[in-house]
Amino acid sequence: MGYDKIREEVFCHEVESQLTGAASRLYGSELGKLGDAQVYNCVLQVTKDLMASTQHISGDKKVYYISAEFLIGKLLSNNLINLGIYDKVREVLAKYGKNLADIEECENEPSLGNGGLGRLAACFLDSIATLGLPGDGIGLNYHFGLFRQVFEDRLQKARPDEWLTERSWLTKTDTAFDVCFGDTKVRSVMYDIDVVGYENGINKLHLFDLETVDESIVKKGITFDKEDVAKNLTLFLYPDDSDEAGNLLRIYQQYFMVSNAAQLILRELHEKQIDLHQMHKHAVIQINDTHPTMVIPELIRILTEEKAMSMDDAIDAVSKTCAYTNHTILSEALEKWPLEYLEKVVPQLVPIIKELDKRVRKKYTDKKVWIIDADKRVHMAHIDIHYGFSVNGVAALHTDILKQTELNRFYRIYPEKFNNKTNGITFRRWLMSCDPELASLITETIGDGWKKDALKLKKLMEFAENEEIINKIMAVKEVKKAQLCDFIKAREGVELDKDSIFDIQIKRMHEYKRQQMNALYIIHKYLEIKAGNKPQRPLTFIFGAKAAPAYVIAQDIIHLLLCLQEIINNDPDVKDYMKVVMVENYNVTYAEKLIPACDISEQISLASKEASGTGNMKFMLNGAVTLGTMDGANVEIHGLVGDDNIYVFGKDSDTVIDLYAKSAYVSKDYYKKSKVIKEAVDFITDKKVLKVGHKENLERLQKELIGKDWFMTLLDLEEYIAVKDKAFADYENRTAWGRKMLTNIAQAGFFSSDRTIEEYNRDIWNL
Ligand code: 26Q
Repeated sequence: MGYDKIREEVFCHEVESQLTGAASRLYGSELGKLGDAQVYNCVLQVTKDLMASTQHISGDKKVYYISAEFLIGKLLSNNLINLGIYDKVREVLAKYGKNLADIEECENEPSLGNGGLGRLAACFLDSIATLGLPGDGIGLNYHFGLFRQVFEDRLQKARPDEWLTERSWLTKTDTAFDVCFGDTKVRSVMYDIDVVGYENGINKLHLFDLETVDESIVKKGITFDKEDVAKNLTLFLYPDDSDEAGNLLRIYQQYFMVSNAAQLILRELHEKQIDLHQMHKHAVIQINDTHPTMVIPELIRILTEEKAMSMDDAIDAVSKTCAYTNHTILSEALEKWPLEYLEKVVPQLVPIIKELDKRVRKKYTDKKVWIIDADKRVHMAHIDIHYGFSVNGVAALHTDILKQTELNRFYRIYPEKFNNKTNGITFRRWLMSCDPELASLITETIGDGWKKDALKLKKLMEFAENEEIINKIMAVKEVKKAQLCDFIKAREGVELDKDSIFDIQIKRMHEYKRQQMNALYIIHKYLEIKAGNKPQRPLTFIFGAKAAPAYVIAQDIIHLLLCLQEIINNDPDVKDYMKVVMVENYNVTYAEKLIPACDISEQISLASKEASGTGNMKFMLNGAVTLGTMDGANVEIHGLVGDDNIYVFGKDSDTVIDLYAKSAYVSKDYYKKSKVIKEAVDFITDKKVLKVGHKENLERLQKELIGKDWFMTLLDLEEYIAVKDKAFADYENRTAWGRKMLTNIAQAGFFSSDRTIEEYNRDIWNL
């Protein structure tokens, strides 16, 4: 489409003159005399200019991916790779005494997402452009992102994450819209980030901002006046939703996002002179979880009120245009807004939502599928399912659970709407960019066809008995582990043993993900070492996780991990055998350093609770072996690599769903029955821990585990310990372990987001 090899070659010749030109234009100086941050700005400018002159992807039909989160990470190295000029830029910079890796460090990471859902949206934009499909992202430009995590007194503190700088990938456009709320009217500004496909053209990420946003209203930490909408709307991502003001602000944000999206989409359709009755032939809107759901009533409102369409026709047109992706079965994350909140924030949508509900009630007597429930709460997912044409889950098991359990009532009404799209990740960022050493080795071994057709990684299986290749794969891992040791020493001040086994759990802090189970293993191991049972090889446990500021138990788990870090790393009997480190402010950039260095990937959610996971795929692709439950995409990983190349444990999803249904899990029974469990749980409030930690947090966590344990940690703990010990023992058979690594890499091709997007396009978008 937009990609032109000859143009790339011409540009490669020009890279040097472009960069020196930028240095003189921006700083009136020579490239070699500039500091790294200035050189970064020069490379940024040259890259942006090149993208601006790259062909835009166009076509008769376009997908709009609306998402409250786009966790895009740093963009420089990815854009250079996708433009095909990474090596050239590195060479030129080297000639001027500059190291591209140092230059990359100067970029701030935009923290425009919480975790999986936001990162998925970013991977999808990369793949949509790479496949040459017309598709733009639409989201919000949060000035302080999620929050920056700092540890003080072994507790998480939240600070504004200032990522916006004078020069960045954002380009201000002259697009601006009015957005009307019940009590006020604001004006938006649209910023664009170019999304360049791998050896392909350009799509856009449109991020809407508030014209009147005011950063100065942020006070201590991340507190601010939640009621001053005209100033605060785009300051933070999902501010605290523990109180009414926070929830209202969330609705203001969501409507701001979808009102802008609807105006932009209708404007583009108008420019193409499309009859809006036929909009579904030219536009498809993918609704990323329920956060953008209000785009459905908003479009219907505009079509009926401003475009003179009948209600029947408007509902028909919009329903054929919108498709919904579900990312969770956790009931607390399924949005249900009190009608009264909507009446305050978006009164113009309320009659539409009532009309949509009325039509559902007319057709179906089952109250559980109605949009507005008896408590006058609006079930956002129900709007998507009734008034969209596609509902998809994000991994095979997750979609099955939606069909059979959570959304079964809807599945029985609309079986044809339900489909699975197992998540994927972009191999440009999660292999080529974060582990160039491994990418080169793969290319040396099987050629570079895998870069455009990820399934070609399977060719590596032909080398499963080749010790030379296996040793090379293990040698790359050593290199990445040594690099990570240097990085963690510099960032966290913790010295790690590069020859130890690296066991890593990085993801949002949540009870269902069970970081607390990993912590109990660590306590168990610590007690074992104290008793004289030393591991064959030192063990390193690494965590990275942010907890929602209002999620008390999640904060307590962070506190426990930081206390364990302090105790274990300073205990002379233990520190040479194990180390623990919880890294501060885990984000995409940190993930890119951690994942290539991992030996064992912790994917230990309570079966049925993790919709998919995507970190699990990144680790596998980088040669880590999964230790996990049969949950989310772990099930598909297991199917691909086979029993010998993954460590699975724990009760399966059917058993867990049954335990919930019968309220049959009693954590105290497990605590009383097992000596190992009791010792580990008791240690949480041992005097050693209380000496470095806070009694209140530690006692609360312990009480929760014994008295409630809603996510059934103790249920799987003994099996977890046994299987984890087995994995550590197996690690000693180095060649056999190297073969497991190779198999994981070889089978990871299925998890390319290029495959996922091809499926979205084939089954849902039809671009
Ligand atoms: C909802 C209501 C009120 C406040 C916040 C929210 C909220 C915010 C963020 C609900 C959900 C999210 C994010 C969810 C998420 O990241 N889900 C993950 O999506 C990944 C991509 O599909 C999956 O791989 C993960 O399994 C899933 O947890």
